[in-house]
Amino acid sequence: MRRMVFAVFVVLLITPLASAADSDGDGYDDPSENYTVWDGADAYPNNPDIHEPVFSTGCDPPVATLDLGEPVTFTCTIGNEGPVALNVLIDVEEDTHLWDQFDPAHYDISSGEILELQVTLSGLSEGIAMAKLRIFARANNSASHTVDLPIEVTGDEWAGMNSHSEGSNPPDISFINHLIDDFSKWLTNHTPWQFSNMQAGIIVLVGSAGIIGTVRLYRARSVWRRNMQQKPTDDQRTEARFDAIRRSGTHEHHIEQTIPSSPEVIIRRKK
Ligand SMILES: [Ca+2]
Ligand SMILES: [Ca+2]
Repeated sequence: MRRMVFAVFVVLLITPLASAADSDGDGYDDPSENYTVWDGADAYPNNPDIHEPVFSTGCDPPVATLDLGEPVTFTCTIGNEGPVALNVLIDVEEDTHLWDQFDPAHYDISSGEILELQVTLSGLSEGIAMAKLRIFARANNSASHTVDLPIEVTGDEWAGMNSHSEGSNPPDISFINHLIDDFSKWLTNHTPWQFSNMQAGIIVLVGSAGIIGTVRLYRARSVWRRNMQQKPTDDQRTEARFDAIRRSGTHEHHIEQTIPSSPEVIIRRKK
């Protein structure tokens, strides 16, 4: 009998150490250095009603219209509404009509902190597009939170495309003349014929045009292939959401109101 009591006493002594990790008793262990929210820990260790991380988000502008090749930069805010610091992976889910220039990366967001990110996308082909800013707060899990980035891409070529390349200060191309000069000398020395600068220049031009043409053809093909993969039903769904978001116009950084209020920490003593 005495042994039994002793055994129970020992078990009770050890039990709090083994299970102390779950403070609110919701089945999700408290985060620690070795077991973070990213690994699956409780994002609200003192609230039994919630364990998933919650974010408040917003992107500006709420909607964008782009010409082909035109870029837009969204300023997005991501707030950590929980009491625990989080490490999150943030990326952008592309759309067939867009070119995504955002590099996925991990970010640390402490409790109450608001992270600000710049997300740049360019119009690739005509259509209604919906890119998504995705926040992954758990390893090997789907996104904890997504922000829609609705973009309409027109069929027009972006005027800024030409004004960019023909800027007020044309690039210095005198080095090309030197190159052609050297090239014509090299041709004359290494072939049985006499080459003038003009002839050498034509050879260089024809060669470069061939390379540029190949690149253009490849890019056009890859755009075409991507367009072919998209389903018309997806397009209709995206258009409906795009319209809904444009009409509502409430796409500012919005604070999450649905977090259940945290009760006092329950301290259980086993006697
Ligand atoms: Ca818990
Ligand atoms: Ca909890």
